[in-house]
Amino acid sequence: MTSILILNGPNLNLLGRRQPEVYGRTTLAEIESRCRAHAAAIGVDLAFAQSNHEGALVDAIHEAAGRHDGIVLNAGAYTHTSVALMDAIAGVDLPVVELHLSNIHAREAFRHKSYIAPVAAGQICGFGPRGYVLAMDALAGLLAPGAS
Ligand code: CA2
Repeated sequence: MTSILILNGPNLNLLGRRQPEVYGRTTLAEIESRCRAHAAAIGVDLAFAQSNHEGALVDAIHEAAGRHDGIVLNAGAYTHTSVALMDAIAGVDLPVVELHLSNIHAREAFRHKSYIAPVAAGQICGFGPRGYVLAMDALAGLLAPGAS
């Protein structure tokens, strides 16, 4: 069965508890349970993780090779700063869908730059928690036999 890792970066553990005007009231645990329900519905295995530490995210990307078939990555603020995450993605042969809750292109200029985008299969942003399910579908579609 196709296996997907959803990997979340720094501060996303605070979702639903702080800054609801920016990121909404849905917690990361609620997002995980929506993703698990969707994984069951579309017939994929799902691993879901979060770390506040750049090196731990690099390790998780390396370890995904051989365990999972692709990654949905919300790298949080590391999106805009991390050459290490970009190099980690480039160093594994796995498709990555870049995901953001907010529309990073409609926010501050420093959020318009993504180090993930050049090494990602594609980017989904601006759809809130529903973006996670959209990203799962995008990745599952890429991984489906005969996908083009
Ligand atoms: O929109 C997204 O998903 C982001 O990846 C979220 C990051 C931000 O730095 C990116 O530019 C866009 C921030 C995640 C922080 O989440 C918080 C949630 C509640 C309270 C404080 C931070």
